[in-house]
Amino acid sequence: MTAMTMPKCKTDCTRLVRLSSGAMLHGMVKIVLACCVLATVATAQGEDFVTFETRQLDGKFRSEGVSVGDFNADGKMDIAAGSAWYAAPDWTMHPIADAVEEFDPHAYSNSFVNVSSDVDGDGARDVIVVGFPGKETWWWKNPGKGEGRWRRNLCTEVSNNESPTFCDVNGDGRRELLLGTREAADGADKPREGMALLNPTTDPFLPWKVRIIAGPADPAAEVFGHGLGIGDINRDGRTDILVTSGWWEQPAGDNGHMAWSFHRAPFGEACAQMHVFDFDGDGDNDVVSSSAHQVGIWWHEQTADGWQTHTISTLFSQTHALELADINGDGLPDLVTGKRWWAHGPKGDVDPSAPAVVYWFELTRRDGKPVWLPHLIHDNSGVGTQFEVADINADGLLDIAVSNKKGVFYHRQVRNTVAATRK
Ligand SMILES: [Ca+2]
Ligand SMILES: [Ca+2]
Ligand SMILES: [Ca+2]
Ligand SMILES: [Ca+2]
Repeated sequence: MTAMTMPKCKTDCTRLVRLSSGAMLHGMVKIVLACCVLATVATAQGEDFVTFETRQLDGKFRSEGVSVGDFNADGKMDIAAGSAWYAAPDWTMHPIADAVEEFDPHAYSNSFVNVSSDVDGDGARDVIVVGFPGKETWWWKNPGKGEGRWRRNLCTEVSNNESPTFCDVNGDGRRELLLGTREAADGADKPREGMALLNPTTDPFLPWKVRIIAGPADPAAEVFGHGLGIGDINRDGRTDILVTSGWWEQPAGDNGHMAWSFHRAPFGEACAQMHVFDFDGDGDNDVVSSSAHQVGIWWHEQTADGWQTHTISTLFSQTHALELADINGDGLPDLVTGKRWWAHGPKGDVDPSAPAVVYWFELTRRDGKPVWLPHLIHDNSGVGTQFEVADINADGLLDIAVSNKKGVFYHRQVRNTVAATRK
């Protein structure tokens, strides 16, 4: 894969990000876009550069989570959002629920996180749906090739925190569901809330086994807790769990009953998905987070004396979903995020009706420090509460699927060259 050329405009874009303000936001988006396109043409000279072509699969509010998987087993990756899936390559909508659900953009959906996984191991890709915070998580059993009746099965009655994830935390090769939970499903916060890992039992149609991660009660385990992620903070080879107030250290030889030590750390404001990487390349792992309902994207630098927070961008608000992926294939993971348009309706949060942008922030390093260069992907879609970066069309380039109050979208990465642009 050809390394992405560094257009001259990126310096200007970075400067513009620093100067941006809420009042200037709409104009700023246009200026940054124009700047990047023009400068790339002027300086790239034969190198390819990253662009995206956006296709709206649905204009209705179906879900704020999305998943990518080959649901009809035809060898092509499809996209699922809440109670529907869309078949590649024409993206025809197919129901998962008996009736495909549509939600009012002034309110909320019942689908905050979606995951594609063959839960029952029958070879057909199923869909896990984390519902509204505090409510159920379930999985839809794929009837075979996506057609016919999908069967709904309960994973757990309680799904706290707004950024649950499904990943192999304990390294046994199986993915766990990471979320906040509590003793009883009565919709209220309880003293014994805690972070939990959930796995299916030997019977995948029964509710999943809940393992509470030992440690002090933490606000992130509350119904509407903000900020959750995984990564190996101390580089001991074991994946740890992060929230905004610190991290739980996975112990060696965990048999499912051992206590995880909690380490206090200032990982910033209420955020979304949190990610771990050695962003400055100095040998220790750092953390990145974004602002669910305010403004900001930050990296938290691990130092010998503790943690130091640095602002990456204040270009737009409500960055309620954040992914880490090497968009340009240069070996360094980039950030992908966007605006969760109308997160709390048209009058909530900061700049609720500003353009629903999606950006990737290209990670580079200068003088031993990370620098993120913003690139606009689209300005009328944004993110929900979770989205997926994957090579959807199997061309070796990472694409992006999102679902939110603007609809369901597929941003396909394409590489252009200067010669092609000038035709
Ligand atoms: Ca299955
Ligand atoms: Ca660790
Ligand atoms: Ca570091
Ligand atoms: Ca990269």
